[in-house]
Amino acid sequence: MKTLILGADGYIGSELANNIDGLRVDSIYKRNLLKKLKIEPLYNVDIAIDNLFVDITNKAEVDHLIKDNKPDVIIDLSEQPSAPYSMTSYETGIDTVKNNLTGTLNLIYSIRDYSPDTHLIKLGTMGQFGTPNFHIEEGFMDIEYQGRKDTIPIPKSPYSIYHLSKSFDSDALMFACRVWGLRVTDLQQGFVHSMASYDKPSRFCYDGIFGTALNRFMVQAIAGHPLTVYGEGGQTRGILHIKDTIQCIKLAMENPPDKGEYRVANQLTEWKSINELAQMVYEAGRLHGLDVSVEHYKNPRKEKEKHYYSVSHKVMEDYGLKPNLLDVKMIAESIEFLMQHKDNINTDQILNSPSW
Ligand code: USQ
Repeated sequence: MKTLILGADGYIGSELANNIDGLRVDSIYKRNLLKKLKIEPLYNVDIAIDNLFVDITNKAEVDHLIKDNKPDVIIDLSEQPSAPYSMTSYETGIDTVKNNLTGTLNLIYSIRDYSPDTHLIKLGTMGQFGTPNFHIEEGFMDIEYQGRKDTIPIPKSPYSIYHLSKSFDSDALMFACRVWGLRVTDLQQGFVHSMASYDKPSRFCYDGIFGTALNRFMVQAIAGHPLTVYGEGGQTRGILHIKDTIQCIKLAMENPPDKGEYRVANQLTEWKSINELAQMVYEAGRLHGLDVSVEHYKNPRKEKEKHYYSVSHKVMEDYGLKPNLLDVKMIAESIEFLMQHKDNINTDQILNSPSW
């Protein structure tokens, strides 16, 4: 199966490249962004791409890539992934929109024109749905309104420009299937945590802009910094181990949709509140003798801190996903690995999130 991994230099992309046979493509956008913002990941990782520096926002480069390779599968991870970055300023919001929307549009136009049978697997986000007061199905829901019935896409209520950009991505992909007959799997992912291997782990961010909650908490526990629960901590999110992200992408590759089909999988294995995650890291840290404390900080984000949360995630289970569910022992193992890099921790970049 000829496969392209777009965004192969990232947290998920480089783990994926270790696990599947695919051409590794990237523009080093994220690496350069971290440098520009003077944000240091916990440790350095080498650039590992197959001489394929392709800027996803450059139509000519994308056309070349698709024409030359005519891939069976494209796995697209080439997006600006941070909500806080997108909310820093007008410029960072536009940068996010430009990178994510132009990238997606370039890709679907190129696939339509040069490789219409390609299966596009796109990493989307659960965050585009916000936190509605109803159960979130996978992609679509049945409604009855004023005596008529229909099936509609799950309504979206994003809380950041980043999540807004991903919600446009999903609409664009659905459009490309409906109107141009492309085949797409849209993986609506929760937030990803941990590392897939200890000998060749991918980039690990713990700063307030690119680090995600659980990964940040593990580093904070090691640094002796209070765990930074934003607001009440009742915010609940779908989560999954990065090993399960890799499993899900492999399963999506093995189960291509028909031409014209837009398939959605909610890519998460469980959900937890931020308070629950902090409590688990507290317990895991204690197992290593770390002096962990939990503090509630003024929430820099606009979001609900107490809400209903319930999500279907059956598609991947039906394909055979074997989830690596979070427990204190798993966190303690990750902390043990991360402790080797304790000297690299810069506590100045822990509370650097913009507020919105
Ligand atoms: N949070 C804290 N303390 C922190 C960091 C975060 O309480 O120190 C809270 C946030 O307020 C938020 C939740 O944790 O309620 C999740 O924040 P996050 O930074 O871990 O994740 P998020 O901004 O939602 O974005 C991440 C990835 C993004 C992906 C998304 C999936 O950066 O690329 O799309 O997770 S989802 O969460 O389903 O939107």
